Amino acid sequence: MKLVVIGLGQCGGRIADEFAKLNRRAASQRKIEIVTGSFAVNTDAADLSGLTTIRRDYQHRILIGGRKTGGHGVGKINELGAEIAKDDADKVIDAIRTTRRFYETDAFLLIAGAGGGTGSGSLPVIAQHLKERYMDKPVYACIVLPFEHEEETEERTIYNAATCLKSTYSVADAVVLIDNQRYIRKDSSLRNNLDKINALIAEPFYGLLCAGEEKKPKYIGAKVLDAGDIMQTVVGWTVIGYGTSQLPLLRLPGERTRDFRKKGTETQKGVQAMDEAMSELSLTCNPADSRRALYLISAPSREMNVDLVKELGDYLRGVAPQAIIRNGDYPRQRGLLDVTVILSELSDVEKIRYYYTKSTSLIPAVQKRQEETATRLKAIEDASKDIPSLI
Ligand SMILES: Nc1nc2c(ncn2[C@@H]2O[C@H](COP(=O)(O)OP(=O)(O)OP(=O)(O)O)[C@@H](O)[C@H]2O)c(=O)[nH]1
Ligand SMILES: [Mg+2]
Repeated sequence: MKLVVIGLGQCGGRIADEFAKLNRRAASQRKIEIVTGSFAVNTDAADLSGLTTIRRDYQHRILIGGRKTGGHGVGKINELGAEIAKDDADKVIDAIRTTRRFYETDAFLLIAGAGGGTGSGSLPVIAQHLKERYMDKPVYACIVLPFEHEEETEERTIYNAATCLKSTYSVADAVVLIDNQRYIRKDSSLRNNLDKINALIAEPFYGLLCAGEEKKPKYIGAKVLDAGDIMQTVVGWTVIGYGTSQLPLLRLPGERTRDFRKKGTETQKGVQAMDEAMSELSLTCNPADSRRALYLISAPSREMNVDLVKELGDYLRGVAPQAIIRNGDYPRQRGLLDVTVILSELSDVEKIRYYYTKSTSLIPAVQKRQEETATRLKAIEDASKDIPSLI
């Protein structure tokens, strides 16, 4: 599958930069292309220049709202982010149109942090423009949810997340949810290492995008998971999980491939990777709520067998009984078996309900504060009414 990837705001831009790296890796290791164009859009010029892999020209690192923000961001006001994106949408769309081999692109992937201002506000606006302009290409959003400490210390974070999620869900074909907090729960040393978290966020997409683009027969699985399968699966609220199992690199001399005991071990390794993928989903959710799902197994071809594929299928059916399940095998990895899982069309997501409920109860307080500010400003203005003006 080939994507045009557009990162909005700081968080989005940096993760889009990771996708640009994945594409380089696919080109050098596998001679295939998975990202036809990667772009970063921001109101903050410094954030754009901090990226490493997205092309440096103004058509790939796109500064919006220059006049309104002076190139310094929108300070978490996502209404302003949305406003600026509406004014500058044509600039973004025109740049995306310059993508080489744009016609080969299967879908758009837009990425942003929900808690900030620029990305949170502009993602739904740009998604809507892309949907209107390119009816034949799905528009997917990947939304990064804030850390717990941000939610606790800043109410605006929750409000931004709620408005971003609601607006994006109404225009995008699917919303992939990524919870920042999940990554530090797993490894607290990551708290101050956003680069590492970004790499972990992007990694599961590597095999998923590569699998359908392989041209060499020896890397093509018994059941290829291609762009069509992914597009059929990814709809509405979506989460992604990824797990790996190490395999012995060398087979002992004389060891037989068809040994039934060996086969049992392979299946066990597969289940272990699947367990990890399910317990490390990008956001905590109940798998039973998903209506569409897929899994991809990548391993050296000699480690792959029908039992393994079937076992993992049974596993997923057990936890997501109402889902239509698609699957694929990808004979590529060396010394590693990995499993990628997508659970999609989720009928309930607790965290999102939390953002919506919490924001609704915040609205009166936010309005009251705005009114108080307006009253105070009015009082100053009134006090100045007899002072002559210089302009
Ligand atoms: N995973 C990850 N999260 C990030 C990164 N940078 C920021 N965030 C998260 O994204 C949210 C803030 O969004 P930003 O992307 O910084 O904000 P912005 O879109 O640039 O908007 P403004 O700076 O307010 O104009 C917070 O919840 C951060 O924790 C990053 O590189 N990786
Ligand atoms: Mg910013």
